[in-house]
Amino acid sequence: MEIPSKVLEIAEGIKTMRIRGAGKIARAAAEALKIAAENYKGSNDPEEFRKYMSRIANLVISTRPTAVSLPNAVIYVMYNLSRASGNVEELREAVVNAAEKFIEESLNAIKKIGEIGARRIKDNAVVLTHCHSTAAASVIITAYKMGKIVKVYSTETRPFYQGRITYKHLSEHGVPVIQIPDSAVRYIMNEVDQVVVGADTIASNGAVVNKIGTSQVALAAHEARVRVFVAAETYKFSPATLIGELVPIEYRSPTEIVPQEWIDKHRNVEVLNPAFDVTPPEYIDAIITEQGVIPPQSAILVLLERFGWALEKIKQGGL
Ligand code: RUB
Repeated sequence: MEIPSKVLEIAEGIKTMRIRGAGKIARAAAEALKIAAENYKGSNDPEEFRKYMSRIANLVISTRPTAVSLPNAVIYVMYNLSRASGNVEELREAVVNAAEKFIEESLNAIKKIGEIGARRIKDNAVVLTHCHSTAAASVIITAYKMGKIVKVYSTETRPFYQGRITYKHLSEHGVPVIQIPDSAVRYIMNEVDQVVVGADTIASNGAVVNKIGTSQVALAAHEARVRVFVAAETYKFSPATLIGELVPIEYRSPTEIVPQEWIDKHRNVEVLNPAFDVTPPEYIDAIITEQGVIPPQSAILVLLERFGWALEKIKQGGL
């Protein structure tokens, strides 16, 4: 059975970063599964439908490696499919319902994180953020509307310049934003009261994987005794890290850093483009989730509560 073109479009969009940011990727993945189920045109054999959905699930998961929100979204929908029984129509409905529920809960989580996180922002705060995170922006915008934020420093976030998305997003809500180059973070840190960033993946020990440069921001904040908050939905926590799996770090094309002509001219120079880094829990003051604020060391509790059901399957070799 052919894969619907709309599903291929979403997969390509995630790969090329037209769709980017861990939460958006997760919702797009759920949407892709929903579209695939709705457009299934195979036989009435439920087994064929399940196989088809597994193919789609694998395709979607393979698009980007680091943000665990992507496999978590897919696992959520596929788990619901695995528990459903009946004919193709009933299975299709199980997929559509699960995908819609994931998307709805994800959007609600971002709103809730904004409300919970804003309470942690000081009055007259100068905030620094890195990359573009919808969850971090939700905290910042909510706090700004409560009259708590004076200004926000937003890093450019080279090489992909997600800082420009942050600038646009925050400005649209009236937040005064100042763009700074990534290299100015340590210099500017003595003016900053709080750092708020997002997360792609949170490991069971509370380490946070986020856009490359986040660990440097956290290091500079630590040195200046500035508190670091990570805004993240609970589907950014990685169940596989409970059994010692490492989080794969994506390396993207060097052409995001220098043009191909430059690479051709400088054949003896290697250009590396790691897209994410790991901030150890010691450099993070708190993680703001939709269920409340936790110290990074409590990540394991969130994981056991939210993904306890998945553990047995992971131990047996995957979901
Ligand atoms: C985006 C990034 C964001 C997190 C959280 O990286 O690192 O900080 O994904 O974002 P990329 P959100 O641009 O490479 O996808 O809070 O929107 O999920």
